[in-house]
Amino acid sequence: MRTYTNVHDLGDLKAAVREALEVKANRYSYKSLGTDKTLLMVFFNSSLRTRLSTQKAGMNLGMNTMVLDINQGAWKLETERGVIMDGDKPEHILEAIPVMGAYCDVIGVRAFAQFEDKDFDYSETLLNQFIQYSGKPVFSMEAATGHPLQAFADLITIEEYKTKERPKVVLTWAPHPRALPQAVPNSFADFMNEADVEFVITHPEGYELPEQFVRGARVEYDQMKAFEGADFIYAKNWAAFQDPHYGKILSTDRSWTVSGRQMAVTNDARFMHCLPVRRNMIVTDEVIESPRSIVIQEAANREISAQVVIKRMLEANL
Ligand code: AN0
Ligand code: CP
Repeated sequence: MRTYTNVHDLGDLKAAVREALEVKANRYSYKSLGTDKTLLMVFFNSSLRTRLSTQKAGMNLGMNTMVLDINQGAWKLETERGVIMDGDKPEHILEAIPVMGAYCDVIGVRAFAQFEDKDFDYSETLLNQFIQYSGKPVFSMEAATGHPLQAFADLITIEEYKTKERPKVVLTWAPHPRALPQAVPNSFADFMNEADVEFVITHPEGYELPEQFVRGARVEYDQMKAFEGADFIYAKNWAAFQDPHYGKILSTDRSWTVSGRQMAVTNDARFMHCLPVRRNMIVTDEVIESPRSIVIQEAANREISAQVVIKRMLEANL
């Protein structure tokens, strides 16, 4: 594997999940793969889980790991070519990326959507520059349009907790005080559309996600109707995607906050969220603390999804 930016990079998804469960049972069995190999993780945005789980995954594989927070101590980077650099950015990303590539064997990049220019975000400008100019295998640690390490961990978690062959999985929008990217719901939809599940998306009108990720999935605007008989509830906020409201908050309707009222019509559903989560905005204390909540187990699987991806990158370079 040379790049990891979406579900298709994993190839056969069932085989990837099998590999993940095998890695989970034997996570220290691959130490020799990463000997004298260096993992560099580059963050343009904050992180708790991705930072720790991906570093842990690299260490499980015997790698050395380095973390660079671009906004804390590195030079501010210009990203546009042709700019006269007389402003506050002393370095261009076109030098910075190959330099970073020179010091490592595998690179993870976190660079959220900036919500300034939809084309810049949806053409994954920053992530693609890393792929093009680093000379090294590159994986997304949440880029502008996707968070495939999260969605892979989500799928592993659903596989572990499902009690029927084809569970009903509902992705629900929930309110949030700040505009958040579509990366997490996009990737979740991308994965669920490829998995053996009955997939339903529910959100207020105006929050339609891009067609390339929704594909044929059922979209139900009535949240209660969507929740009926669900086996998994996956909550997430996102800002509007459709023009002319790209990156805008269209609703703060707290009746969409996941509470016991909605969970009551499910098939005793498991509750999932990628975290970090704002309690009593996205989900009530009761639901997230209930025994049906698997948010911690879901976060723990981030170590596994990252380890499978980095392992495959190391294997490809043997
Ligand atoms: C980010 C998002 O919604 O994309 C990261 C989630 C993993 N969340 C926040 O910024 C709160
Ligand atoms: N779920 C997730 O990616 O969390 P962080 O933003 O803390 O890395």
